[in-house]
Amino acid sequence: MEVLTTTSSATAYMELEDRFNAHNYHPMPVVLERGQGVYVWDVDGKRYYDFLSAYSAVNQGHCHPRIIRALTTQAQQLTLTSRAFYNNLLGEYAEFVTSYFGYDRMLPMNTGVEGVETAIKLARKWAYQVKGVAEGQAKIIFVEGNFHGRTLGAISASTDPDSRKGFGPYMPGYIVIPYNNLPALEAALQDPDVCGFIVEPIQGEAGVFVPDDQYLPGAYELCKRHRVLFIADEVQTGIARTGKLLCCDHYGFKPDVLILGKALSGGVLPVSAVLSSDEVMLTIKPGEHGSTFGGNPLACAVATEALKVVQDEKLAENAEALGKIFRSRMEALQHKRPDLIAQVRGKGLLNAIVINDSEQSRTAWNICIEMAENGLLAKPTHGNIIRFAPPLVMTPEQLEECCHIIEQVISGWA
Ligand code: IF1
Repeated sequence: MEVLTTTSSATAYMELEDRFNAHNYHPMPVVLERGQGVYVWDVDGKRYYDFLSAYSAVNQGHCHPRIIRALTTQAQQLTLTSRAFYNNLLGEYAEFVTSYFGYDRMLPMNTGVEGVETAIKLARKWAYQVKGVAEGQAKIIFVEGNFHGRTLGAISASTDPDSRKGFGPYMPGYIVIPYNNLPALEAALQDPDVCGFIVEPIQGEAGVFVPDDQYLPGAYELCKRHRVLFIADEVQTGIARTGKLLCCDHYGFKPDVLILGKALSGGVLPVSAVLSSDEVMLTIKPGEHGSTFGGNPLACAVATEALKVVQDEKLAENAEALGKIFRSRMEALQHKRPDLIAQVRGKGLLNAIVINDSEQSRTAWNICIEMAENGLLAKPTHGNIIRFAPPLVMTPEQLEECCHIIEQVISGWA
């Protein structure tokens, strides 16, 4: 089974996208038109549990009433001034965000990858102005299997041929080492021109790889010792997804530079931010970095409300509790079908199961199609990994129903 049973209207929407869009995606054959909380509806009125959450952007649930109210209220007041002028919300928002996450300063951008680019530029400036690296010599350490977005700066660090191949030449000044490997990091840190180490605390795109418990705090210590900035890309893992506000909070340290995106706006607008100290942030002077939309009043209003919702609805605590239930159910299922499920892994509500199959058999894809038919949307990645990341506003009763759908499909699999 390769496609969902779809009506002619759904087929028409899919054909239209295919006809006029670049073919840079291979979506599941579902056409969505509405979302509320943990649910989305397709153009035929069929309801699904959303287990992708737009890659963890809608942690607060689809169309959260408080966030949409903030959006529509501010949209009638002022949407964009550019940074050529002050606006009445950016200062308040910056004060709120910096105290919320515990940093001196914030630099607002829009997409996650712009946050990553900003962090790279900050690390380089800091290298020259503070650490004393010779102009043009700064190096940044990345890890294998990373995903930091689609710009040339980000794909230059990628080890995934799909992301990288055919887009060269690539950015110089990068060192790529194995993930979850402290000796490799220690060796790379011997180079005095290294100014930054950038890492996703849990590798998302790579298939939800959770490192060993000592890896992240160990890497942070090594960076401190070698005077290198520890830069956490928490675009996907941040904002309650893994059961704490930040994934790094599980390990008891605070990154020198923090990159946030996606759920910063609850999936309403592209809103990203880089947070850091005075020492790092003030290396960038007026005119040296920015964006037309970064820090716009609409984004400020939406992101402030989106972060308040995370706190008020205790989404980190909910993700932690539901994640434990989800993984124990999936581990029990693995026990039942060890032929089909090779591994269950994750933290909070960022989880994945690894299906025993080959790229050709498309078992993970077919399982996702059958789960969709049963009212649950998840997407396979790298052929045989299924990622499960529902909105964090899910109730235990809803999770129970979702586990039941997954169990039915997997345990009944031929
Ligand atoms: C796509 C996966 C997720 C990210 C981290 C920065 C960015 C991302 C850790 C860039 C973006 C995305 C983008 C999306 C698919 C996706 C993804 F499938 F690749 F694996 F989330 F899991 N840092 N992640 O995960 O943020 O500029 O997109 O706002 O289609 O590229 P962005």
